[in-house]
Amino acid sequence: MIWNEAIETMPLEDLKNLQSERLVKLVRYIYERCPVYKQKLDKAGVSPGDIQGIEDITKLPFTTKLDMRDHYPYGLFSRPQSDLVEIHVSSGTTGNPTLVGYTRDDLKLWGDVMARVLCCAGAKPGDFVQNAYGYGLFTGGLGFHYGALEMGLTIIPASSGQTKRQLKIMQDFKPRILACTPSYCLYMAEEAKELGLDPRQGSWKIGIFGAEPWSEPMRNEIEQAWDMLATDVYGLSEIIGPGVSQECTYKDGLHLFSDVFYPEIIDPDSGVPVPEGSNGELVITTLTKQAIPLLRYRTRDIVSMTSQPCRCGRTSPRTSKIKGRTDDMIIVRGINVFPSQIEHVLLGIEGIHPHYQLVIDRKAHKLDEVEIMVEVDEKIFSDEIKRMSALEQKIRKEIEAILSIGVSVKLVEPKTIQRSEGKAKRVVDKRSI
Ligand code: DLL
Repeated sequence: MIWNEAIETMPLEDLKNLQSERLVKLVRYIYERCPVYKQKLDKAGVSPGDIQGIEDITKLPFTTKLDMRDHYPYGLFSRPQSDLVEIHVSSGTTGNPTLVGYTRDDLKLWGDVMARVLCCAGAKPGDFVQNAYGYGLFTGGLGFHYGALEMGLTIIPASSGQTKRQLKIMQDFKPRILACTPSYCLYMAEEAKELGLDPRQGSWKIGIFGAEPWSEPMRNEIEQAWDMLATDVYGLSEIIGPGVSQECTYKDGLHLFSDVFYPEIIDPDSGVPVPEGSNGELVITTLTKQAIPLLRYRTRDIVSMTSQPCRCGRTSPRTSKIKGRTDDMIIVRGINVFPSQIEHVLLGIEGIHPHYQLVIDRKAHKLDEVEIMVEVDEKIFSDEIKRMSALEQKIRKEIEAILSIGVSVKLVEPKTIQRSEGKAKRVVDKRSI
């Protein structure tokens, strides 16, 4: 089922016209209503009249997280505070958080794109959705809530945490759909087994997982553990929350709802668009938002994009899974390291589970050291020392071949690494720089 069929299957030529029409209006709207943006556009030498269609978008300046922080809390809003019906805050770790706000129409838009997400994942009328994303200032919980409400599904607003209760809800009410972070879903599988339940007998048959990076091997692990279809949902608070893009049941890229969120993929260093299919930073313009519309927002998420048709019939371009971030890159001894590269290596090795943590440290006057803690099967862990160290060496060699720096690997018992009910913490940086 396609939620907004007329829009989601629109011929690309018509889609382009719609995007053009919307961009022209948007630039005028922002220029007239947001003094900070007016100044930004004036400085870049662009006036609304210069924007005649979507192809003129590259004339516009980028918006960055820094702009949001510099004008915290309300500077980038195009509507007065009295027009806001809800606010959320993004989960930044340093400095001021980012405030985002919604008018009543923005909430309608959010409900619409989230209903598209649910349908894309395979939800049908009559489904129950166990929503185990956190409710609160984080956008995950309420985003899914509004989507399920819009679609007329039955929402179980479980929020995150209280794992035993989550499992009881599943057993008692038998929801077919689960929404939560992928790492929390795996954690629940462990807990279920601990309680003597067989996750494969559980009621969840469709999972909608996002808010943190996860790889194909991790998807396999989840699908095997729960006997479910695991789909990827992407979004960010600054743009709307969850609901920017979603995989359909073919799991061949995330359909990006580009009639409302116009995507560009750029080279993060030069800012120039990259050819279709190449990796680059995803940049999004919110074409129809009212409270805090953004022009060319730099997400810092790395993806590639294709506009080839999908078997499901949706026409909007699809992105790959998120391949990394321009800023969660850690620099170790001058080398750029992405946690996702390490996950990829680890999960290609048998007996390794997607629970790992990179610990980076620098002893006085010494080089940075990277230790990778990796959880292994009980079976492997109780193996002879010789076999354990052979496995450690294998992992170390494969990672070193990719990163070109020395690392140490420590295999640890199942459940040693702290679990998260929300976004997993993959990197512990102990360097005091
Ligand atoms: O995480 C919104 C969300 C909620 C998305 C629930 C999906 C499900 P923020 O807290 O602002 O918003 O974090 C946004 O999380 O820029 C990505 O780096 C990362 N992220 C979100 N979805 C995915 C995903 C929500 N599917 C930041 N894969 C984004 C990889 C993701 N990373």
